[in-house]
Amino acid sequence: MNYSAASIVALVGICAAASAQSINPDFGGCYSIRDLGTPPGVPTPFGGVTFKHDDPDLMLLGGAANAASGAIYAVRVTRDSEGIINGYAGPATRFADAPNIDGGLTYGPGNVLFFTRFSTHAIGQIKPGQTTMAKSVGLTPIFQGSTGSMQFVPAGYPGAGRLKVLSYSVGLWADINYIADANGTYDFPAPANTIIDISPIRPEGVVYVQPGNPGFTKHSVLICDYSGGKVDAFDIDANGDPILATKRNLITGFPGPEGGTRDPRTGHFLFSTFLGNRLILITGFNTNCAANLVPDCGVDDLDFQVFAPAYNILDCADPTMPAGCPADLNKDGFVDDADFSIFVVAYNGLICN
Ligand SMILES: [Ca+2]
Ligand SMILES: [Ca+2]
Ligand SMILES: [Ca+2]
Repeated sequence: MNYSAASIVALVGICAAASAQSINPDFGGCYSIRDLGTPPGVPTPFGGVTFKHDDPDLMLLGGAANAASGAIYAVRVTRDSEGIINGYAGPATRFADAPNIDGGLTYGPGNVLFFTRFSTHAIGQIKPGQTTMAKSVGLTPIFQGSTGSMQFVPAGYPGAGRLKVLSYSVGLWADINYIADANGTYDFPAPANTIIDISPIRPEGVVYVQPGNPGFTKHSVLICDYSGGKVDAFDIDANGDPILATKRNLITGFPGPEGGTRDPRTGHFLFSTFLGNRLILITGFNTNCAANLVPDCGVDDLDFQVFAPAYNILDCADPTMPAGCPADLNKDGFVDDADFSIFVVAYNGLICN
């Protein structure tokens, strides 16, 4: 038989895509992969991704990543009847210049939009309502290589508000300081508070995950590993830094995973790819479901069997209470009717699935 070159290329592409992508079954079989394809009108390759701080349906995506012509593009997402992102409402519009944008793109204090710059090893900043970079600060005095990525630890997590910056080219994770300047932007004084060698990971997108998501019993962080074509999960410590010994692979088989974020409406994990120029949605995450005490796909009697004895003990300080007092869903030091009310809502499937 004769195959055209084009059909062979297509066939190889299909086989590679079909055979390689997988989710680690240790996470309970609750997650699934949805390839959202390539949003129209965003120059490739793709960089960081986030959502506009005041519009949970407006995705912001880095285009022409790493290039001087790099910019952030706004893409309105569409959702199915369950609220799951299923596509794009139309072509992208240019949102702001972001020269050399890499895998980091996130809002910070004052709704300043921060992005990492490769290979200039810097953080760029865009002020609210502006369309150009107001400031760029080099990171060479702080750590080696070039960013890479960045993320602020969200509210409700250990280390909330701390800033993490990642070196792509050396595989480093750094906790750094930030202070407001006089112009509504920020400086990053050296030295770093902590530098952790996470190589051979070549880090891009970083997102935090609460306990109660399937397979997660502790506050955790996901790191896109560009070179490994995978995303790894780590428990975090009191500063929001990854505990290396807890590393678990979440997904594999995605060439060039780049920026990452969580859908503000559903909590699902969304990441871009620098190779292939796609957006991949991992469904099965939730926004906050502490009641999922047995962290499988939902809240049911198994979770109640953990909740009930803690309710009977009441006081988180009681030595018989399970470590960390996970049934204290509102984190006030006691497992009481207030927690039960939260549990019931989750049991009825209203927030966890
Ligand atoms: Ca990159
Ligand atoms: Ca459960
Ligand atoms: Ca409580």
